[in-house]
Amino acid sequence: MIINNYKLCFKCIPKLLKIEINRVKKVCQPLNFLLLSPNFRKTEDMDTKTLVIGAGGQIGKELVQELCKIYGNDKIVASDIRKDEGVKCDFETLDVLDTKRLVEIIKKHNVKEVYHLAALLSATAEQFPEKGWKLNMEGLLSVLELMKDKVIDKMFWPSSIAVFGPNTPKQNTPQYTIMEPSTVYGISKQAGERWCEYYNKRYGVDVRSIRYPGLIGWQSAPGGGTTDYAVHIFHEARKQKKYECFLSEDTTLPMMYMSDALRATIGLMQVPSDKVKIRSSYNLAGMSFSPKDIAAEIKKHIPEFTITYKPDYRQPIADSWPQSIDDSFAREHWGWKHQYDLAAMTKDMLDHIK
Ligand code: AKB
Repeated sequence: MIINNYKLCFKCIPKLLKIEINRVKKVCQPLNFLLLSPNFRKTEDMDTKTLVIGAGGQIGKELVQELCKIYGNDKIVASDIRKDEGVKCDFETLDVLDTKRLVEIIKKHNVKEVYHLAALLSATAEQFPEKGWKLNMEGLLSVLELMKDKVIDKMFWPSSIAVFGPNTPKQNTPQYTIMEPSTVYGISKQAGERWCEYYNKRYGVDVRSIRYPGLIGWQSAPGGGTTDYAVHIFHEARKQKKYECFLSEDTTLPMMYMSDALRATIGLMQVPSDKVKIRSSYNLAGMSFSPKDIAAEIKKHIPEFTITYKPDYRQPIADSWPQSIDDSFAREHWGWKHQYDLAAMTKDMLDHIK
C-alpha cells in the first residue's frame, strides 16, 4: 500500500507517523495566531461547550442526544461532514481533516471538551486503507496537538477490540496482552492508543478512551463495521422475518448495547482525572454472542424468523478478533458495570423497532 510515496509496512509505520505529526504541526502552527488573538481570548469569559466530532455516526447521534439531556442543548455542539436535521443543539459542518475549520469552531463556541468519534470502521477501512489510515490518524493528532497547546481541556477518543489480532488470547482477553492487529482499522486504533498515552505522559493532556466492542442500538444505523450484522438482523427480523448474515453462525464476538456504551463513555468523561489510570484505552465488556445465538434469541419473540449464512470479506476480520473481553480494570478504576445481556438487549431492540 502506498501512502505519500511510502510503502506501508510495519517497519515504516514510525516514519509515517512522524510525517503525519509534522504535517499536523504545520497546519496547527499558522493557526496559533487565531487561538492567541484578542478575539479568541475574549471567549474565555463565555460559557464553555462540548464538541462532538462525527455526530452523524452510529454512536455520535445517540451521544449528542444524551449529552443534550444531561448538560442542556446550549452546552453541546454537534459536527459532521453532513448536517443531521434532527439535532437540537448547535451544528457545525466539519471535515475533521480540516484543522483550520476545527479551530474556527472551537473558537466560535469556546469548546473545552471534545468527543472525537470520526473514523472509518473496520470493513470500510479494509476497502480504502489509505483513507482509513489518514482519517483515523490525522484527526486524532490534530486534536491532541490542540490539547497540548491547552486549547482543549479534555477529549474522549474511541478505540476498539480491533486493536487485538490473531495472536491475542481469544477468551477473556486481558487489558495487557499480545496485540498485533491485522486490519488497517486495528493498526490505526493501536497507533492512536500509543499516541494518546504518549501525549498524556509527555504533555499531561487529559485524554480518555474505551476499546468499544460491537455496538447495538435501535436509533442509529451502523456503517462500515464488521459487527454491523447485529443491528441489521433486528430490522430485517421485523421487516422480512429473515436475515442473511455475512458472518458464519459460530462467529462469537464481544458486543454491547448502546445505552451501556453511552453510560460508559459519559461516565468515563465525568470521573475525576486521577481515577483514569489507563491513558491508552480501557477494555470494556458487555456480552458475547454469535449470529446463531442472537438468531435463537430473536426467535423467542418472532417464531417465524429464519437466518441463513453467507460469510464474505468480513469473516477474516471477525476471526482475528477476541471472543470475550476482561474489563476488570474499568470496573476497578472507575466503577464500570454493564446492564444489558443478550436477552434484555433483544427485547429492548424489538420493543423499539416496529
Ligand atoms: C467494527 O466492527 O469495525 C466496529 C468495532 C468493533 O470497532 N464496530
